[in-house]
Amino acid sequence: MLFNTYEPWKFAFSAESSNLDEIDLDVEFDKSNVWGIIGVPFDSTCSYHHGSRYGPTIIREASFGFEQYNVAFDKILDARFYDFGDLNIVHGNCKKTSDLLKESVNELIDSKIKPIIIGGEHSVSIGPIKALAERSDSKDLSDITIIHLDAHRDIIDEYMGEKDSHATIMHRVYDLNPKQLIQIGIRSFSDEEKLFVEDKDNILTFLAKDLNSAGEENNAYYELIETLSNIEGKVYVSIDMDVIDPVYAPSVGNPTFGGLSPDDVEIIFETLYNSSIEDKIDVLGFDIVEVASNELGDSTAILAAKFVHDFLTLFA
Ligand SMILES: [Mn+2]
Repeated sequence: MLFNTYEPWKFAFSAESSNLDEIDLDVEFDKSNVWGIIGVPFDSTCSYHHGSRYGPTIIREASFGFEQYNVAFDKILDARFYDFGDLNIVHGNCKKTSDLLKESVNELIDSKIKPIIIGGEHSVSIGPIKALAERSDSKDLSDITIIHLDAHRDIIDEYMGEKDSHATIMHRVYDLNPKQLIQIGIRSFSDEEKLFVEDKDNILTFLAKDLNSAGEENNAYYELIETLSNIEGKVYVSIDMDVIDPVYAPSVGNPTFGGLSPDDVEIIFETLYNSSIEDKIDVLGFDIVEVASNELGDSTAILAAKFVHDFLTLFA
């Protein structure tokens, strides 16, 4: 393990031990979903509001404001999960950092632990996604659906001449041939990105403006729930916190107005949960990225901690 803390500050309600050598999952308990949190304090390709390197610290801090009982789902977060602290990242080097993360995620999966990644900027998502791709029979993502919540498509091939960046992450994911890429809450993208997705049958888009429109004639929200309900097989979920409107979540790398509300994300989680308890889908991994703040009590960090809490309540 490549972590920079021996005794990491852990997410609230996580297990006391986070030493992989001491965790014997076969003996300790018999569960299909055991989750492990890795923080990735990396923000070197950030183009606007810096500070997502503090995301893991500030989100963990915010997690201590919650109760174990989750009112939204009438469920208690009583499952065992682990927090392994922060990855020892390489500042200024996106490629090396994501390779190190991939290595650590592989160690978790070897121990039958599923990854929850707390960023850091969005480029960190490629680490766990590549690990999952390389472990599949096809060596790519052809049997994995990527659910991507974001204000931005992040699907340009190069940003300022760089292939590896927070702005190109979904192009790098697309290079790995996903079964389906479902982009939700989108409200900002370039001509190049518009053209790129136009002829791709396996990229589905749910624009924020359609999801937010009221009126009976607008059924984008219904279509989203139906699309998510129809997913089968392996799933990975990536949340850029800027998917949420800056009214709720202003402390992100690239704030963009016209976003989703916190309730929308909980409805998306619940829809996926309903499929998971029917064994229709298997959620393999989750990341939450782009919280850029170092202030105690930051509302974006509190909301991100809430989403991690929600995710663990439902999927652990
Ligand atoms: Mn974004």
